[in-house]
Amino acid sequence: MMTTVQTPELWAAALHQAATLLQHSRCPLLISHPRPDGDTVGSALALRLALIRLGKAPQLACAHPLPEALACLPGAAAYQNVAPADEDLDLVVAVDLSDLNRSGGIYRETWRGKFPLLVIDHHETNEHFGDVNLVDPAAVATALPMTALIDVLGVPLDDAMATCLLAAVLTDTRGLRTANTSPEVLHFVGRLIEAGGDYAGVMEKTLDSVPYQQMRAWGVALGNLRLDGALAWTTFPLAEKLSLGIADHDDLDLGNLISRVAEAQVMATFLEMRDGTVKVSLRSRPGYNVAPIAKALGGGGHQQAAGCSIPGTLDDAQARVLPLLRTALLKAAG
Ligand SMILES: [Mn+2]
Repeated sequence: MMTTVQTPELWAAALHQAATLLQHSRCPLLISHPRPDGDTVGSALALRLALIRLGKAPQLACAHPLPEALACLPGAAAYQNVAPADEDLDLVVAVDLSDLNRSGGIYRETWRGKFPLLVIDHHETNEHFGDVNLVDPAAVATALPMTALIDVLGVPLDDAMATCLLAAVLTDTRGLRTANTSPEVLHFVGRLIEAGGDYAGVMEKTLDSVPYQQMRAWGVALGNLRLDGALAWTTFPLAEKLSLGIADHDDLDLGNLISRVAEAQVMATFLEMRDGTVKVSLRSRPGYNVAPIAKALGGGGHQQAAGCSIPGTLDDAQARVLPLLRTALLKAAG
Protein backbone atom coordinates (compact mmCIF):
# COMPACT_ATOMS: atom_id res chain seq x y z
CA MET A 1 0.00 0.00 0.00
CA MET A 2 1.48 3.30 -1.08
CA THR A 3 0.74 6.10 1.36
CA THR A 4 2.16 9.51 0.71
CA VAL A 5 2.04 11.46 3.92
CA GLN A 6 1.65 15.07 2.83
CA THR A 7 -1.27 16.58 4.69
CA PRO A 8 -1.78 16.85 8.47
CA GLU A 9 -4.94 14.75 8.03
CA LEU A 10 -3.09 11.88 6.33
CA TRP A 11 -0.32 12.09 8.92
CA ALA A 12 -2.83 11.94 11.78
CA ALA A 13 -4.50 8.95 10.13
CA ALA A 14 -1.16 7.11 9.77
CA LEU A 15 -0.35 7.85 13.43
CA HIS A 16 -3.75 6.53 14.50
CA GLN A 17 -3.39 3.36 12.38
CA ALA A 18 0.12 2.75 13.73
CA ALA A 19 -1.09 3.18 17.33
CA THR A 20 -4.01 0.82 16.69
CA LEU A 21 -1.67 -1.89 15.33
CA LEU A 22 0.50 -1.62 18.44
CA GLN A 23 -2.46 -1.54 20.83
CA HIS A 24 -3.81 -4.77 19.30
CA SER A 25 -0.43 -6.47 19.46
CA ARG A 26 0.84 -8.50 22.42
CA CYS A 27 4.36 -9.42 21.28
CA PRO A 28 5.55 -7.18 18.44
CA LEU A 29 9.00 -7.63 16.90
CA LEU A 30 10.95 -4.39 16.43
CA ILE A 31 13.63 -4.66 13.72
CA SER A 32 16.66 -2.36 13.56
CA HIS A 33 18.77 -2.25 10.41
CA PRO A 34 22.21 -3.88 10.05
CA ARG A 35 25.30 -1.79 10.87
CA PRO A 36 22.98 -0.34 13.49
CA ASP A 37 23.22 3.39 14.14
CA GLY A 38 21.93 5.56 16.97
CA ASP A 39 18.61 6.26 15.26
CA THR A 40 17.54 2.71 14.42
CA VAL A 41 18.59 1.54 17.90
CA GLY A 42 17.51 4.53 20.00
CA SER A 43 14.11 4.80 18.32
CA ALA A 44 13.43 1.06 18.67
CA LEU A 45 14.54 1.06 22.33
CA ALA A 46 12.26 4.00 23.14
CA LEU A 47 9.29 2.24 21.55
CA ARG A 48 10.16 -0.96 23.41
CA LEU A 49 10.09 0.89 26.74
CA ALA A 50 6.76 2.54 25.87
CA LEU A 51 5.24 -0.83 24.91
CA ILE A 52 6.46 -2.44 28.14
CA ARG A 53 4.64 0.38 29.99
CA LEU A 54 1.49 -0.69 28.11
CA GLY A 55 1.93 -4.23 29.43
CA LYS A 56 3.21 -5.72 26.18
CA ALA A 57 6.16 -8.02 25.49
CA PRO A 58 8.10 -6.34 22.66
CA GLN A 59 11.15 -8.05 21.15
CA LEU A 60 14.16 -6.53 19.42
CA ALA A 61 16.18 -7.89 16.53
CA CYS A 62 19.18 -6.67 14.57
CA ALA A 63 21.38 -8.74 12.26
CA HIS A 64 24.56 -7.18 13.64
CA PRO A 65 25.82 -6.59 17.18
CA LEU A 66 25.45 -3.06 18.55
CA PRO A 67 28.52 -0.83 18.62
CA GLU A 68 29.92 -0.22 22.10
CA ALA A 69 28.50 3.32 22.17
CA LEU A 70 24.91 2.06 21.79
CA ALA A 71 25.20 -1.18 23.77
CA CYS A 72 24.92 0.77 27.04
CA LEU A 73 21.54 2.37 26.17
CA PRO A 74 18.59 1.30 28.38
CA GLY A 75 17.26 -2.06 27.19
CA ALA A 76 19.99 -2.65 24.59
CA ALA A 77 20.82 -6.06 26.08
CA ALA A 78 17.42 -7.30 24.85
CA TYR A 79 18.58 -7.32 21.19
CA GLN A 80 18.69 -10.72 19.47
CA ASN A 81 20.47 -11.34 16.17
CA VAL A 82 17.79 -13.71 14.91
CA ALA A 83 14.01 -13.43 14.59
CA PRO A 84 11.81 -15.18 17.18
CA ALA A 85 9.67 -18.19 16.21
CA ASP A 86 6.44 -17.36 14.37
CA GLU A 87 4.29 -18.35 17.36
CA ASP A 88 6.09 -15.74 19.47
CA LEU A 89 5.11 -12.69 17.45
CA ASP A 90 1.98 -11.02 16.12
CA LEU A 91 3.27 -7.76 14.56
CA VAL A 92 6.47 -6.66 12.82
CA VAL A 93 7.76 -3.11 13.18
CA ALA A 94 10.55 -1.91 10.86
CA VAL A 95 12.42 0.95 12.53
CA ASP A 96 14.51 3.33 10.36
CA LEU A 97 14.51 0.87 7.40
CA SER A 98 14.07 2.38 3.92
CA ASP A 99 13.29 -1.02 2.40
CA LEU A 100 12.89 -4.61 3.54
CA ASN A 101 16.35 -5.65 2.30
CA ARG A 102 17.59 -3.44 5.13
CA SER A 103 16.27 -5.98 7.66
CA GLY A 104 19.52 -7.90 7.08
CA GLY A 105 17.68 -11.19 6.75
CA ILE A 106 15.67 -10.82 9.97
CA TYR A 107 12.37 -10.38 8.09
CA ARG A 108 10.99 -13.64 6.68
CA GLU A 109 9.02 -13.49 3.43
CA THR A 110 6.54 -16.01 4.91
CA TRP A 111 5.44 -13.24 7.31
CA ARG A 112 3.78 -11.35 4.43
CA GLY A 113 0.02 -11.53 4.97
CA LYS A 114 0.53 -13.45 8.22
CA PHE A 115 1.63 -10.57 10.47
CA PRO A 116 0.91 -6.89 9.89
CA LEU A 117 3.97 -4.80 9.04
CA LEU A 118 4.39 -1.31 10.50
CA VAL A 119 7.08 0.92 9.00
CA ILE A 120 8.43 3.85 11.03
CA ASP A 121 11.06 5.81 9.12
CA HIS A 122 12.29 9.11 7.70
CA HIS A 123 14.30 8.09 4.60
CA GLU A 124 13.39 9.98 1.45
CA THR A 125 13.83 6.75 -0.53
CA ASN A 126 11.46 4.77 1.74
CA GLU A 127 9.42 2.39 -0.38
CA HIS A 128 6.33 2.42 1.89
CA PHE A 129 6.54 -1.36 2.08
CA GLY A 130 4.39 -1.73 5.19
CA ASP A 131 0.68 -2.19 5.80
CA VAL A 132 0.94 1.08 7.72
CA ASN A 133 3.73 3.52 6.88
CA LEU A 134 4.64 6.21 9.38
CA VAL A 135 7.25 7.80 7.14
CA ASP A 136 8.21 11.46 7.45
CA PRO A 137 10.99 12.39 5.00
CA ALA A 138 11.09 15.88 6.55
CA ALA A 139 12.13 14.47 9.94
CA VAL A 140 15.84 14.59 10.85
CA ALA A 141 15.57 11.19 12.52
CA THR A 142 13.11 8.32 12.94
CA ALA A 143 13.08 9.43 16.59
CA LEU A 144 10.63 12.23 15.68
CA PRO A 145 7.81 10.16 14.12
CA MET A 146 8.56 7.59 16.84
CA THR A 147 7.98 10.16 19.58
CA ALA A 148 4.78 11.35 17.88
CA LEU A 149 3.60 7.72 17.98
CA ILE A 150 4.57 7.27 21.64
CA ASP A 151 2.59 10.47 22.39
CA VAL A 152 -0.47 9.06 20.61
CA LEU A 153 -0.07 5.83 22.62
CA GLY A 154 -0.36 8.04 25.71
CA VAL A 155 2.91 6.95 27.32
CA PRO A 156 4.76 9.85 29.00
CA LEU A 157 8.48 10.07 28.18
CA ASP A 158 10.66 8.94 31.09
CA ASP A 159 14.42 9.47 31.47
CA ALA A 160 15.36 6.13 29.87
CA MET A 161 13.15 6.70 26.83
CA ALA A 162 14.45 10.26 26.50
CA THR A 163 18.07 9.06 26.61
CA CYS A 164 17.36 6.53 23.82
CA LEU A 165 15.66 9.20 21.71
CA LEU A 166 18.56 11.61 22.31
CA ALA A 167 20.98 8.95 21.03
CA ALA A 168 18.82 8.75 17.90
CA VAL A 169 18.46 12.44 17.13
CA LEU A 170 21.96 13.49 18.17
CA THR A 171 23.68 10.86 16.01
CA ASP A 172 21.47 11.30 12.92
CA THR A 173 22.14 15.06 13.05
CA ARG A 174 25.84 14.47 13.93
CA GLY A 175 25.44 16.51 17.08
CA LEU A 176 22.82 18.93 15.68
CA ARG A 177 25.13 19.95 12.84
CA THR A 178 23.17 18.87 9.75
CA ALA A 179 21.42 21.46 7.58
CA ASN A 180 17.99 20.13 8.57
CA THR A 181 18.52 20.95 12.27
CA SER A 182 15.56 23.30 12.68
CA PRO A 183 14.15 25.15 15.71
CA GLU A 184 11.66 22.25 16.02
CA VAL A 185 14.57 19.81 16.33
CA LEU A 186 16.13 21.93 19.08
CA HIS A 187 12.75 22.11 20.85
CA PHE A 188 12.51 18.33 20.56
CA VAL A 189 15.97 17.92 22.11
CA GLY A 190 14.95 20.38 24.85
CA ARG A 191 11.88 18.28 25.57
CA LEU A 192 14.05 15.15 25.84
CA ILE A 193 16.44 16.86 28.28
CA GLU A 194 13.45 18.07 30.33
CA ALA A 195 12.17 14.48 30.44
CA GLY A 196 15.46 13.46 32.06
CA GLY A 197 17.45 12.36 29.02
CA ASP A 198 21.23 12.18 29.52
CA TYR A 199 22.35 14.70 26.87
CA ALA A 200 25.99 15.00 27.99
CA GLY A 201 26.35 11.25 28.49
CA VAL A 202 24.96 10.45 25.03
CA MET A 203 27.22 13.05 23.37
CA GLU A 204 30.25 11.74 25.21
CA LYS A 205 29.59 8.05 24.48
CA THR A 206 28.53 8.47 20.84
CA LEU A 207 29.98 11.46 18.96
CA ASP A 208 32.97 12.07 21.22
CA SER A 209 34.17 8.47 21.52
CA VAL A 210 36.07 6.64 18.78
CA PRO A 211 37.41 3.12 19.47
CA TYR A 212 41.21 2.89 19.17
CA GLN A 213 41.14 0.42 16.25
CA GLN A 214 38.68 2.67 14.40
CA MET A 215 40.94 5.66 14.84
CA ARG A 216 43.89 3.61 13.48
CA ALA A 217 41.65 2.68 10.53
CA TRP A 218 40.97 6.39 9.99
CA GLY A 219 44.74 6.73 9.56
CA VAL A 220 44.59 4.25 6.65
CA ALA A 221 41.57 5.99 5.12
CA LEU A 222 43.13 9.44 5.45
CA GLY A 223 46.29 8.10 3.80
CA ASN A 224 44.20 6.99 0.79
CA LEU A 225 42.23 10.25 0.59
CA ARG A 226 42.04 11.84 -2.86
CA LEU A 227 40.64 15.19 -4.03
CA ASP A 228 39.66 16.04 -7.61
CA GLY A 229 37.97 19.41 -7.91
CA ALA A 230 35.00 19.31 -5.53
CA LEU A 231 35.04 15.53 -5.28
CA ALA A 232 36.83 13.81 -2.38
CA TRP A 233 37.01 10.06 -1.90
CA THR A 234 38.91 7.36 -0.14
CA THR A 235 39.29 3.61 -0.33
CA PHE A 236 39.70 0.98 2.35
CA PRO A 237 41.20 -2.31 1.13
CA LEU A 238 40.21 -5.63 2.64
CA ALA A 239 43.84 -6.41 3.54
CA GLU A 240 43.93 -3.38 5.86
CA LYS A 241 40.65 -4.45 7.45
CA LEU A 242 42.01 -7.93 8.10
CA SER A 243 45.23 -6.63 9.65
CA LEU A 244 43.32 -4.25 11.95
CA GLY A 245 40.65 -6.86 12.80
CA ILE A 246 37.79 -4.73 11.45
CA ALA A 247 34.49 -6.57 10.92
CA ASP A 248 32.54 -6.16 7.66
CA HIS A 249 29.53 -4.66 9.45
CA ASP A 250 31.73 -1.85 10.81
CA ASP A 251 31.68 1.07 8.35
CA LEU A 252 34.22 2.93 10.55
CA ASP A 253 32.04 6.05 10.19
CA LEU A 254 34.26 6.94 7.25
CA GLY A 255 31.46 8.75 5.42
CA ASN A 256 31.18 11.33 8.16
CA LEU A 257 34.95 11.65 8.49
CA ILE A 258 35.50 12.34 4.78
CA SER A 259 32.47 14.64 4.58
CA ARG A 260 34.53 17.28 6.39
CA VAL A 261 37.05 17.85 3.56
CA ALA A 262 36.63 21.63 3.12
CA GLU A 263 37.25 21.77 -0.64
CA ALA A 264 34.74 19.00 -1.42
CA GLN A 265 31.02 19.25 -2.19
CA VAL A 266 30.56 15.52 -2.83
CA MET A 267 32.41 12.78 -0.97
CA ALA A 268 32.59 9.00 -1.32
CA THR A 269 34.11 6.15 0.64
CA PHE A 270 34.76 2.71 -0.80
CA LEU A 271 35.12 -0.19 1.64
CA GLU A 272 36.16 -3.57 0.28
CA MET A 273 34.07 -6.34 1.85
CA ARG A 274 34.86 -10.00 2.50
CA ASP A 275 32.08 -11.15 0.11
CA GLY A 276 33.64 -9.60 -3.00
CA THR A 277 31.53 -6.44 -2.93
CA VAL A 278 32.41 -2.84 -2.17
CA LYS A 279 30.33 -0.81 0.26
CA VAL A 280 29.98 2.76 -0.99
CA SER A 281 28.98 5.67 1.24
CA LEU A 282 28.12 8.97 -0.41
CA ARG A 283 27.95 12.35 1.26
CA SER A 284 27.26 15.83 -0.07
CA ARG A 285 27.01 19.37 1.07
CA PRO A 286 23.61 21.15 0.80
CA GLY A 287 22.74 21.91 -2.82
CA TYR A 288 24.00 18.52 -3.99
CA ASN A 289 21.85 15.39 -3.85
CA VAL A 290 23.50 11.95 -3.72
CA ALA A 291 20.29 9.98 -3.00
CA PRO A 292 19.36 9.39 -6.70
CA ILE A 293 22.88 8.10 -7.46
CA ALA A 294 22.75 5.61 -4.58
CA LYS A 295 19.25 4.58 -5.60
CA ALA A 296 20.30 4.08 -9.26
CA LEU A 297 23.05 1.77 -7.99
CA GLY A 298 20.60 -0.30 -5.95
CA GLY A 299 21.02 1.53 -2.63
CA GLY A 300 19.24 4.37 -0.90
CA GLY A 301 19.44 7.17 1.62
CA HIS A 302 19.05 10.91 1.96
CA GLN A 303 20.08 13.92 -0.16
CA GLN A 304 23.21 14.48 1.92
CA ALA A 305 23.98 10.90 2.96
CA ALA A 306 23.32 7.76 0.94
CA GLY A 307 24.96 4.46 0.16
CA CYS A 308 24.98 1.33 -1.92
CA SER A 309 26.81 -1.95 -2.41
CA ILE A 310 28.62 -2.82 -5.66
CA PRO A 311 30.01 -6.20 -6.72
CA GLY A 312 33.66 -6.33 -7.78
CA THR A 313 36.96 -4.79 -6.75
CA LEU A 314 37.72 -1.36 -5.34
CA ASP A 315 38.83 -0.30 -8.83
CA ASP A 316 35.56 -1.56 -10.37
CA ALA A 317 33.49 0.34 -7.84
CA GLN A 318 35.43 3.58 -8.29
CA ALA A 319 35.16 3.25 -12.09
CA ARG A 320 31.39 2.96 -11.75
CA VAL A 321 30.64 5.53 -9.05
CA LEU A 322 33.15 8.38 -9.56
CA PRO A 323 31.91 9.35 -13.07
CA LEU A 324 28.33 9.54 -11.75
CA LEU A 325 29.47 11.83 -8.94
CA ARG A 326 31.44 14.04 -11.36
CA THR A 327 28.33 14.32 -13.56
CA ALA A 328 26.17 15.23 -10.56
CA LEU A 329 28.69 17.93 -9.61
CA LEU A 330 28.68 19.35 -13.14
CA LYS A 331 24.86 19.34 -13.26
CA ALA A 332 24.56 21.12 -9.93
CA ALA A 333 27.19 23.68 -11.00
CA GLY A 334 25.46 24.29 -14.35
MN1 LIG B 1 17.74 7.53 10.73
